[in-house]
Amino acid sequence: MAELQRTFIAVKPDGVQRGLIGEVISRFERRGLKLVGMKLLQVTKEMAQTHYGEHKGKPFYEGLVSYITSAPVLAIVLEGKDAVSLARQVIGATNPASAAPGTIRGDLAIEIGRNIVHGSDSPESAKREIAIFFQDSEIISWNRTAESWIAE
Ligand code: IDP
Ligand code: MG
Repeated sequence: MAELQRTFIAVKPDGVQRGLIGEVISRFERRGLKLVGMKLLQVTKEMAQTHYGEHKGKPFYEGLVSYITSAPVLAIVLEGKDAVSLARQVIGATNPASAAPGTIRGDLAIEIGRNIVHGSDSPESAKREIAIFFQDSEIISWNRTAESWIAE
């Protein structure tokens, strides 16, 4: 039985700079995931270090922190049945060079260091990441009238 989940998505600075915000949101929206939180923000170094804590010490870590803090990011919370893995599927493989066509990274990017979008990798990561970017009051529970046309 599919579990109702929330997942954290970010349109990274390259996606914002390239004017791909609408394109990215539209792909999740059309898939059937429900938008429950969204804001444009400048990520601080502290937020970036917390968010990417699991990668500390890796060769790309410093570059990753400076990339994610280099321009605004669009932070998004999506909700739906199995939202975490569904969103990862819409996003595609980490390295756009091997991401499947039809995915965001496979259609819109070519390099791992400029892969446009972030998506949580587990429900636990989602909870942790949502808490870095959003107050509880910024997440909106709302009743989507089209729901029964999207999920049984
Ligand atoms: P994910 O974003 O698909 O979950 P992770 O392995 O969690 O991938 O890596 C986080 C982010 O770090 C990637 O999306 C990418 O922006 C960056 N990254 C990962 N590996 C590399 C690398 O080898 N070179 C440059 N950047 C990398
Ligand atoms: Mg990850």
